[in-house]
Amino acid sequence: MAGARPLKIGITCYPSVGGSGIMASELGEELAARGHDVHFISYERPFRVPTDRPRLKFHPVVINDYGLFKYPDYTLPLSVKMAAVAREVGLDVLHVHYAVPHATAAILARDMLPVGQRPRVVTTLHGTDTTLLGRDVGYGPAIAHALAQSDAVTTVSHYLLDETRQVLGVTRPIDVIHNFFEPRPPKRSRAVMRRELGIGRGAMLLHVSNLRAPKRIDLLLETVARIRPQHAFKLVVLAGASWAPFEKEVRRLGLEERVIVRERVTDIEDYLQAADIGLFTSEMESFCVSILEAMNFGCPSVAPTVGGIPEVTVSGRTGMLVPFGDVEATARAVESLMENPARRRVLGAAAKIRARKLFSADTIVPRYEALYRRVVEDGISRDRAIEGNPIACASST
Ligand code: GMT
Repeated sequence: MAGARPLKIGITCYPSVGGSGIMASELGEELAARGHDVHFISYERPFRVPTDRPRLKFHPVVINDYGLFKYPDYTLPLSVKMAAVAREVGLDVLHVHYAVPHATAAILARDMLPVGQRPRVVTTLHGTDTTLLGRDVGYGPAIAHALAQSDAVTTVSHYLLDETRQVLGVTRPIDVIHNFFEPRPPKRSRAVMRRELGIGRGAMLLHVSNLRAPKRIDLLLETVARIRPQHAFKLVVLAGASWAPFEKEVRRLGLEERVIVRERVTDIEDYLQAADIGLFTSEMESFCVSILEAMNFGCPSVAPTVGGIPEVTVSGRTGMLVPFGDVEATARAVESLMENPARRRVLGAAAKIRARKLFSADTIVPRYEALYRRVVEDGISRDRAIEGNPIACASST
């Protein structure tokens, strides 16, 4: 931080298993380690946020399930909590991950506070907040408004930047700041993990996801079913949600001996270091943190050419990209890597170099810090202008 004063940063995200919540948690941890005070504001403590770190605090939002409401409201209590934390600790920045409803709540919180106490609002778009909800007539205009009113907006890929411009008609400046991953040392060895999973001499394919609809688990299983039986392999699924809805399909395809599922795993590095090939069949990914996680352990992935995935991994150099939905091509790509361990190692080594060079905490976190300092500086000059010119106050945020 070299001389610059530490910042007080509020972070709001979905605390459950999901890429945006994981990224927000990792960012908070990294910022605290760099000397900033970080305040998480959400309905639950994000599951990856450690409880024992100085400068990392969690502020729960309490929801009042008022009898009149058919649908309990989260946005208003969240905005009130954001404003209260901002007032109490003097937040410089409120960084919200996933626009709905966090960006709207942050704008409201900022507007509730007097000039001089207002945190600067940074909104990071992660994916379906643009690609799905942005297209929903019940959400789109509110998202566009919250983006226009934010002090800064970021997207996790160039793909998502283009989508945001196109879907929401947003013309304001947007910074692309890619996701990052900083692996922790595994607790168990590769050999122990492979023995425990019963991998033997075969290949370990790894799929990590929250199993939501865009992940297309149907295509994942169909791909595995098309891998020819002479190949010895297992597919290990690290599931961020219940696997029960997919068991029937596993049985229908006769994959009971091939598929191993672990739900709600926290020691993800243990599995990443044991894997040979990542396998993904999503119909949409603005980034795909799971591919990056595997790259960090020298594990190349086979994945579809959709969304921001080609920004993360380069086909033929750090992994293999195939047309979306082409289960035959996907299965053949997996087979080609299973049959050629030397090529797998070359791709994996290049994947690790790319991950460390472009998507490490040391590359990405300073970009957020610079953005925070920029909006804080801009905001101070704006507040001074408003204080010196009360008429401007009426039309200013
Ligand atoms: O946008 C979503 O669907 C949810 C979000 C999440 O919380 O898992 O996923 C998105 O954000 C991740 C982190 O930035 C990205 O790695 C995922 O690609 C992205 N998902 C989609 O775009 C479908």
